[in-house]
Amino acid sequence: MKLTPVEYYRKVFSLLEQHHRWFQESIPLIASENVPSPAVREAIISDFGNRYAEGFPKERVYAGCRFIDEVEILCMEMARRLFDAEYADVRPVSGVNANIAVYTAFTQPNDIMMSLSIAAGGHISFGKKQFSGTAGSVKNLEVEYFPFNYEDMNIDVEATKEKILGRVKTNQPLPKLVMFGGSVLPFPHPVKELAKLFHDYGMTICYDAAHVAGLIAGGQFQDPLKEGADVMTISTHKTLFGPQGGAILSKEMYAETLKKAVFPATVSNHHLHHVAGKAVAFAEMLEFGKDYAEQVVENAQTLAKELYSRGFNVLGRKNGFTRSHVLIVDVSEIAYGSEIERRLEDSNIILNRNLLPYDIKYGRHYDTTGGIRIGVQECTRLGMKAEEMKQIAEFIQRVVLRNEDPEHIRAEVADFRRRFQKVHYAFETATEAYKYIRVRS
Ligand code: DSN
Repeated sequence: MKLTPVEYYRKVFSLLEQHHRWFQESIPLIASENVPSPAVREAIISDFGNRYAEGFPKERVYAGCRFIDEVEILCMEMARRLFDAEYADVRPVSGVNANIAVYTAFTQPNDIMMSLSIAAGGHISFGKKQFSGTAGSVKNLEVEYFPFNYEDMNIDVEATKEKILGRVKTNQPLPKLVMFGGSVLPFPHPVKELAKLFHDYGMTICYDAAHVAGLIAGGQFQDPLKEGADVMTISTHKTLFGPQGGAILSKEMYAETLKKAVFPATVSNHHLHHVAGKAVAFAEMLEFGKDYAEQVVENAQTLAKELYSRGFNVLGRKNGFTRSHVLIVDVSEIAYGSEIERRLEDSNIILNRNLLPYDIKYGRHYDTTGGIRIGVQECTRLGMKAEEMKQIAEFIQRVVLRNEDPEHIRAEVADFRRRFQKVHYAFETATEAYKYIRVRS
């Protein structure tokens, strides 16, 4: 039976409130998410979200931008400081959008881009046309994969050099753009080891720091722009704890090209409320980023060790499991990643299945992955440290290895979560992290 308009209306709010309650009682471990501060939440419900400001501050094609311009200028200034970059563009509305702008700036249709495959940690925006990936489908790029070393969980430097020099020797076309980074990035990528070779052959180097932006800003991960990348794209809501969005950082020499590639090429209006939210989050990162990022990496390493010691096959052992916020666990001997994801969700432990670099070889695909991916940045923002990582590892062990009843675990998880309801690493934290804020009445 169809709902009446008012029933639809009430249903939406009821679902929103249920979602908030659920997250108050759950352990959030999705590596691409975070919880913004009450201050960021306040900024993103401001009237900025109802306005238009196409173009660059002070060069708008709309009136009414007096205060919007000021906020965007502050936002760009803080982004440049956070990433020690000469140019910052805070207009991309997502990481994919930022990558499309980079493809627009530095490639032509049918050019080659080198990046990680999705199974090896690349993002869907690096994907080939045959898989409906953005680079292939939207920009008609040919995608060549970086050779990957499973044991190191990283790009294979020597094999990459051979691949490029082999193409030179046999007169095959070379990539125009090289994309480091991606969606599974436990270890720094070999930017400094490969930058000279790529530059010698005229390639532009981009680094997709969507996942690790908050760790770079906090000085706890590689600094791609210093190591030889020409441009870096980020998300503003993963390890960086702002509102959902993207941004581009680069050297000044690319500023004009990128500026046009963003507007008018790939962004019309750029979600001005989120620019305000980004500005607030950037101020928080400038103040608290170092402590936060240190704790994120420490927590990820603790959780990895705890899971490993409980019998989980955490990848990257040779290199200490992780140097970022993320860990990858091979669960293929237990069940498909999707089954583990569901069992954990039933227990209010929220993470996602993930392809392993070797899954395709074994005929596994997105629904039958051999792996799960775990990120600790949101729990860290809630104030969790080593003791809590041990507790989370124990919960995961009881659900996945001991098949304990999800109902019991759910109750214990809710109890565990009671002490962690506030956001940390922020100037003002009185409002609880997942409090549902009623504005309409
Ligand atoms: N697909 C997202 C992730 O979870 O990594 C990034 O866009």
